[in-house]
Amino acid sequence: MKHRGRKICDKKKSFGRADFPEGFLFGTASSAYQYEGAVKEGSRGESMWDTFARKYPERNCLSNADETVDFYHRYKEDIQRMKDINMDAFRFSISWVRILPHGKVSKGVNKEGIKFYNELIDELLANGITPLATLFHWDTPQALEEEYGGFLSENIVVDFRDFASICFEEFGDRVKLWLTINEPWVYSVGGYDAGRKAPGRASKYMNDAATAGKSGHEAYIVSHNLLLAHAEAVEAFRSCSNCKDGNIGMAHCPLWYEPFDLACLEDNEAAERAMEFMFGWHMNPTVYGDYPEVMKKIVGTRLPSFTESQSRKLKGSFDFIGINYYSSVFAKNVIDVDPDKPFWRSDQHVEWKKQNKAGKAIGAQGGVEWNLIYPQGLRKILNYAKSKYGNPKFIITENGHCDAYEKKKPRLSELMDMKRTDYHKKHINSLHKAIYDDGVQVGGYFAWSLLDNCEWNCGYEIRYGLFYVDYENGLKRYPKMSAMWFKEFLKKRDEDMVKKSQV
Ligand code: PSG
Repeated sequence: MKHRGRKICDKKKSFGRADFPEGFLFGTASSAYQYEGAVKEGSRGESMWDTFARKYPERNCLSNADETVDFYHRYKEDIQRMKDINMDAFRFSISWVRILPHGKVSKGVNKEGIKFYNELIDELLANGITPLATLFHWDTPQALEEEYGGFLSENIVVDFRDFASICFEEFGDRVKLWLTINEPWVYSVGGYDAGRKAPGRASKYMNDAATAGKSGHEAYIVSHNLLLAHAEAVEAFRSCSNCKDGNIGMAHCPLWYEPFDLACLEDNEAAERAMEFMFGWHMNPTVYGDYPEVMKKIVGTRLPSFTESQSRKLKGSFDFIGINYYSSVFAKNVIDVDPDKPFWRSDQHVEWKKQNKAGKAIGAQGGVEWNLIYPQGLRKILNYAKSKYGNPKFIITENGHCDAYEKKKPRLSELMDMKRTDYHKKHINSLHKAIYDDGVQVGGYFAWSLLDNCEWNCGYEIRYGLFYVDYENGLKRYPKMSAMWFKEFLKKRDEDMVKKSQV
């Protein structure tokens, strides 16, 4: 990667894409379930999220993604929006049940699904937009949930590999950037420990609405199988003749942890432990072939172990690391936890604090409870991972801001999204420092998200888009101020030069 070595100085008037390395990709991110809609079209099968949203509306903000923002039918016009704001790239996910409606190859491959993604990819490329495809953004085939419990069973590894292989063979000639799994932490802790996300499993002491599950146990099993599935997919990728010049990775979503009391050894250790449980859990196996020592020690027999050949497959199973960054928090050491009621966070002996011991907030409150705005955290995570995992290449695969929910907030105030604009600006600044001051290798930055969309169990109450979607009036899209900011920021330097010479 060529660094042109520019630094931002106060006197400089405009900060823009030319301040980033040659070939650096700026894009927006999305996922199939959150964007596509058209769940009954194109011979698509049913995913676990469809089932969860229908079965438990009260656990899902009374909403579902049956239509959502209708990207399935409107992708062409949305690609024009990306182009209009000068984006280079687009991250989307491939719905497993559009390709394999019953989850497995033996039950049939769906040509219509392949056709849809072929057309999407071709349209992106025809408009000069680089595609980045995620294989798994949480939408497990419902048939596999029913057959063997989805990711609770190691059976899924073979079915996932088959699904991945089809995608590589069909799309690998044109898609050169791939993610296997999006945020294994959210999938397993959200779905199997807190039980707020599909399939909504947890112990009663964690979530009263959950009807089945075992917190402190199942999330470790699910993550184990996600890791095995990842390793198999990467092996398939590396043997796919279409994919030789492509790159693959997994997307992690670490929070950055600062010690609650900087002067106290226990809180420093708590912050380090929290990083291992949140990031190292899924990262360490892909670099060193095993879970972090501290997790093995604390979780003990509840943490599955890798065989030698699994460990060998996992080691080095990425070309780049995807980082989805949103938030940071203070970590406070917790001495006593209830051994009879284990869960992921109590295993760490860590409590999350918005303020440190001196009462200072880590950052401004974002639009949702867990989101505290701390742009420096992005730079710190990159430096942490650079030194801990051997200076790998990174792509920021998500970073974004949502507005606090207000019923019937007028559209105009949503469009004047100063906070979102400021959020992206500051995180891009922090990223710039990581690249140029600290020498971290980063190849791209993807804003979450192009459009407002279905925010999982929070439905449509939470908006992350650079474009506003009017859910009450035919899903019409409107650019927010943040979209306009990106448009200006991403203007090509050459065009600037041409303009200048015309003056
Ligand atoms: C990401 C990070 C955290 C929680 C949830 C997410 N965190 O740091 O505590 S979910 C992630 C996801 C995407 C969502 C988006 C916004 O990949 O599908 O819509 O972020 O929540």
